[in-house]
Amino acid sequence: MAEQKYLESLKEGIVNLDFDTTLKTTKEAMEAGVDPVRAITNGLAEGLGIVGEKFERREYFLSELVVAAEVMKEATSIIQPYIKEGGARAKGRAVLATIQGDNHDIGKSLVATLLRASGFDVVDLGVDVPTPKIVEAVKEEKPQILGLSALLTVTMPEMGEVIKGLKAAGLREHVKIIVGGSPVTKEFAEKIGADYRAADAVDGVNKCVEWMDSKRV
Ligand code: B1M
Repeated sequence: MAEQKYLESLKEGIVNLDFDTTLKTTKEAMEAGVDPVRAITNGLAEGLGIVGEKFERREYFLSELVVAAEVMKEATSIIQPYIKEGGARAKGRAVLATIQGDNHDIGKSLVATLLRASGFDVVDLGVDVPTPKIVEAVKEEKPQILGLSALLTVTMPEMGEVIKGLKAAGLREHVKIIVGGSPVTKEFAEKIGADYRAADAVDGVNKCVEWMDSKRV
């Protein structure tokens, strides 16, 4: 089967909330050499996007959203071992968190996986992380990069509170801040004083690698 067919099938599996087909296709796709990151972002995640649209149109309800996320997580765990480590040398340390009030973790976990595959030491604080805990982690872990994720328009502003907290603690200048999540725009990132808004996980990881490489020259 051609790669595009696998990607379509993964997307459909998620939209149809079909555990068996999605997991079977995921295994087959990996064995057939489909790019693991594309399988997640152009296959499974696109399906999840469609599930989100159906939820908005009230064709799907919260229970379906939960099931789709579970199928996605299972399939992602099959794919993860296929994401090869690219960088031999340690690139740096990153602290990641989904912002307070927000429980969405699939995008952030993907960023964590790709950063680790690129040679980063990642401290993943999880979801719904209180702002003081994020500030404390930056103080303790001394990362070069702080990555924040928000999927809800109501939780996005808390990213600005984290930046204010870092400034108040005298830590802002010591860390690059990257923000992501579907509602987070470039304009919003600039407004709150973040260094970069990642369009997707690959874009975000590329920026982190670029920052670390520019420190070495
Ligand atoms: Co939620 N949810 N959800 N949900 N959910 C959205 C976000 C929503 C857009 C659906 C919709 O209505 N269309 C909507 C938000 C509307 C808004 O605020 N504008 C919504 C809602 C309303 C809710 C609840 C309020 C529903 C309710 O209870 N009534 C509730 C809130 C719970 C809470 O957080 N407090 C809720 C709950 C849930 C579930 C628990 C059921 C589940 C999450 C499970 C989990 O994560 N463990 C869920 C899901 C699955 C979704 C959708 C369908 C899919 C999200 C996802 O994982 N996508 C979502 C619809 C959508 O986003 N279109 C939706 C795949 C993932 C790979 O993409 O996370 O965007 P994403 O990450 C991308 C980029 O954004 C980027 O890289 C990734 C791709 O490469 N990225 C970063 C993300 N973070 C990054 C950080 C970076 C760099 C890049 O650097 C640090």
